This record gives sequence, C-alpha cells and structure tokens, in this order.
Amino acid sequence: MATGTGLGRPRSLPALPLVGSLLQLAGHPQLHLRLWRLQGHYGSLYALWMGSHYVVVVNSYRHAREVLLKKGKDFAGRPRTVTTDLLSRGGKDIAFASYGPLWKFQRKLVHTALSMFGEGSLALERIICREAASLCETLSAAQDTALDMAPELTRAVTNVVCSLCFNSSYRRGDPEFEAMLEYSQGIVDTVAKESLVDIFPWLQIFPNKDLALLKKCLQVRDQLLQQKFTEHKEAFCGDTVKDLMDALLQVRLSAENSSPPEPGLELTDDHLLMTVGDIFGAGVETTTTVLKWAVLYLLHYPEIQRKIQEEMDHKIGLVRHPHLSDRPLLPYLEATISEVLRIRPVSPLLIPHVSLTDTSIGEYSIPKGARVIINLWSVHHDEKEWDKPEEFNPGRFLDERGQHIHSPSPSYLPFGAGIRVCLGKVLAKMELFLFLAWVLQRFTLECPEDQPLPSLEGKFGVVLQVQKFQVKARLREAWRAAS
Ligand code: HEM
Ligand code: PLO
Repeated sequence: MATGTGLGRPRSLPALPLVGSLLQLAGHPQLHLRLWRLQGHYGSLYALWMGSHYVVVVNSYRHAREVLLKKGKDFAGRPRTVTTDLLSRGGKDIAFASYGPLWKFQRKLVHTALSMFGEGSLALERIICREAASLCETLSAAQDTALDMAPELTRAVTNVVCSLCFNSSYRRGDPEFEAMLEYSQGIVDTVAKESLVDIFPWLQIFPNKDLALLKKCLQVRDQLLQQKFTEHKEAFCGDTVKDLMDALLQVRLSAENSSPPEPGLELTDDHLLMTVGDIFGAGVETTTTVLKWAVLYLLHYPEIQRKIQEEMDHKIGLVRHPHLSDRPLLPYLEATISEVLRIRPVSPLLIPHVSLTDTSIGEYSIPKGARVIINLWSVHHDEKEWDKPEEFNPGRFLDERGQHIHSPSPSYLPFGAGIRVCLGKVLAKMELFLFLAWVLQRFTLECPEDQPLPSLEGKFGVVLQVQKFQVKARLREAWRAAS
C-alpha cells in the first residue's frame, strides 16, 4: 500500500470487514506464541486488524529499539480499552494513561518517591531482608513437606510494596491479604488480554463472564485502596512523609497552595488512587511471577541451583546473610535472574504502544493511531541472536572468566526501554536478588518425589503466568551444620 511518505505499509494478515484478522488469532490463547509463529509467513514486522483497530506487530529487536528508543516519543501513546479503562478509571494511572503532561508529572513523582524511599536506601534493603527472613522461617516450618510457595512469595513481595506505598504489612493468614490475593488473580485473568470486549467495546452490553469478574474484583480492590487513602489523608500533617501515599498527598498539597494551579496538572483523588494502585499491582504481580519462574527453573535444573549455592558458600559463607552489596560477588546468581527474565518475559507483549503521529518503522510507514505490539517473546527467542533460545543457560550472560555479567545480544529488553520503560526496574532487581540469595543460602528446592516435574509452559495474559506447582524446601546440610 502506497502512502504520503513514499513508504509502503507492513504486510498485513488477511482481514474481513468488522472482525478484522481475528480468524487467524482465534483458538490460540497463547497470543505471544501465535504472533511469534506468524513471522514465518509474514516476516518479522507485519500488521493485522483487531476489529477496527490497525495493529502493527514487531518481532525483532532492531524494530523494537526503533519504536521504544529512537522514536520513543512517536510511539509513547497507549490504547484505550474497556478493561484497562475500568482498571485505571479512564487512564488516570501511569501504565495505561496516554502520553501527556499529567502522565509525565505522575511518572516523575513516583520516580522521585521510589528513589527517595527505596532504591539505594538502606531502609528498603532492611525491609526486603525482613521479608526474606520471614519467608525462610515459613519454609523452615514446612520443611520436607510439599508446599505451594506462591502465596508465601506473594506475601513477601506484597509486604515490600506495602511498606513502600502504605508503610504497612500483612501477617500470615491476614484476611485482607487473602482478599487481595483473590482480587488480584481475578484482575490478572481478565484485564488487557486483547480479549473480545477490548476489541469490540459494544460487547459490554451483553452479559460477559470476564467483565463481570473484573468489575467484582475491582470493587474489592477499590475499597481497599480507598480505605488506605482515607487513613493516610486523616493522619497526614504535611511534615513527615512515610510512604508513597504521603508523598503524593504532599505534592498535591503544595500544588493547592501555589496559586494559580498549573493548568493540566491537577491531580484528583482518582489520579492519586490509580497511581498507587498501579505501583501496588505492578509491584506485586511482576516480581512474584519472576520469583515463581525462577523457582520452577531451579527445580528443572538442579545443577544450576547447586552452582549458585557453591558460589554463595564460597563468596559469602554461611555465617552472615546476603546483602545487596554482594551483587558483584554473585555473578552466577545474577546471570540466572537475567536468564529467567529472558526465557519467560513477564510482560511478553509489553503494554501496547500507540503512534501519536504519522511515522515509520524501518522501511515501512505507520499511520497515527496505530497500535504497536512489541513481541518480547520473539525478541528473546530470536535464533539469529540467541544460541538455542529455548535452552535455560545462565552461562550465556557471563563473560569468559565467569566473573561479570553482560548480555551476549542486544535483543534483550525485559523491562522495555525508553520513555515507557518500567518504573520499578531497580526495585524489582533488588528484590529478586535478595529473596533468591536468602532462600538458596539455606534451602535446596526440589520437586516432591511423588510428583512429575511441573510444566514450563506459561499462561498468556497481562503477565505471563506460571501454572500452580509444589516444592519441597530442604534445609541444606551445610546450613544446618553451620548454625
Ligand atoms: C511497565 C516489566 C516490576 C512498575 C513495565 C513494562 C515492562 C515491565 C515490560 C512495559 C514497558 C512498555 O510498555 O514499553 C517489569 C518486570 C518487572 C517489573 C519484568 C519485575 C521483574 C515492576 C515493579 C513496579 C513496576 C516492581 C513498581 C514499583 C511499572 C509501571 C509501568 C511498568 C508503573 C508503566 C510505565 C509507563 O507506562 O510509563 N514493566 N516490571 N514494574 N512497570 Fe514494570
Ligand atoms: C496486576 C493485577 C493488579 O491487581 C492490578 C495491576 C496493576 C498494574 C499492572 C498489573 C496489574 C500487571 C502488570 C503491569 C502493571 C502495570 C505495568 C505492568 C501491566 C494488572 C507491566 C508488566 O507492564
């Protein structure tokens, strides 16, 4: 197709009126895999129609970098969809908000608050270590029995973000925590999955099981967020800022006091609530998911687990706990985390981007308003970039002497890149390192004898979910002897 720029459009999947290219996608619940395989026929950059939406699918790192970095501003928009509008009250958060001054302001605020409370601060390290110690205690108590680690990992990670956002935490069995587990799962199962209701918004008027579940879960989440918000508002005196919620309240207070208020930068209650909701939701679901994938891969590759433990025994020993400053001492553990993030990207299609202007990718013209899906799965499994991409091999992230970690290919973007890069990258990496180091210093994780090795297949959604599995956490002999 010729366009005003003289460039042609990317090749498109066949499309029918109204439904677009859905016939090619229907019956493939693992959308990232379907879009990856379609490259065989259409090339690495192709287009399709989801109902009336023109969608461009990017499967190579060269084009992904052009979209995210080189032309980041051209592609910094987000689509509005029924489910993400419900989740974010019409895009009043950060992740699902379109590009604009208010989004920039919110992002900057959170960035500053996170660096103030967290990244680089000893206080945050202390919080993560407190949760790691509690996680280890629970594992100790359950010793040698088959255990579903998911709720324990979730509680540990939740308590870190809970401390950051609300200066509070949950005990085991806390009913509020149980409610959170349930609503969050419901949201992950139903939101932003390129589901039919997002493609055909008019489907909302018909009874829809997923939409009903999403609304019910959001009601519970909103009640919980509102309660925290009210408590903070009542206790806030403007001087001491204990957490992210206080930081947001303080910024609003000073904006109200500076007259006239800056046009376009008014933060309503909804903006504050949705921003904290994003950080809380992203903070919990992403990091927990990576920890589950890491544990699952360690069950499949006991020799890799052993190598991490040998490195730890050698560099840290068994008389003290791991600290963040140990990161350079444990390159094999760091490489394992990098490999987990490569082989099972948490966000396999990122969050869709939208072109804010007529622009181009490579030699193709892209019209304003196109949705751009970056298929991170394809970028991380590209055979031209990765040797045996389906093989779990942390060693590929190490230099020849095994002492420094580096990516052997630029085709690696687990946190995205550019204007919309993940806001929690530093926090997530701190947590992944400390939680895994603490657990592996003390325990060997094994598959219970009477059970088959759990599946490594993910379940596509807003995050690439791990199927339920059980683990036996055996206290290491070396640890037992040392303590
Ligand atoms: C966005 C990955 C943890 C907050 C993203 C994106 C990815 C990502 C791929 C989308 C980038 C894009 O659309 O181009 C991850 C991974 C994590 C993680 C792999 C854990 C290992 C976190 C944590 C937080 C967080 C702990 C909060 C503290 C966000 C936010 C956005 C985002 C707010 C939206 C940014 C925007 O649209 O401007 N993340 N994330 N993430 N992440 Fe994370
Ligand atoms: C996870 C379920 C929560 O209940 C709500 C929520 C908020 C922010 C979302 C997060 C969910 C999923 C992961 C997302 C995050 C914002 C950025 C992050 C989409 C839906 C990623 C990986 O892009």
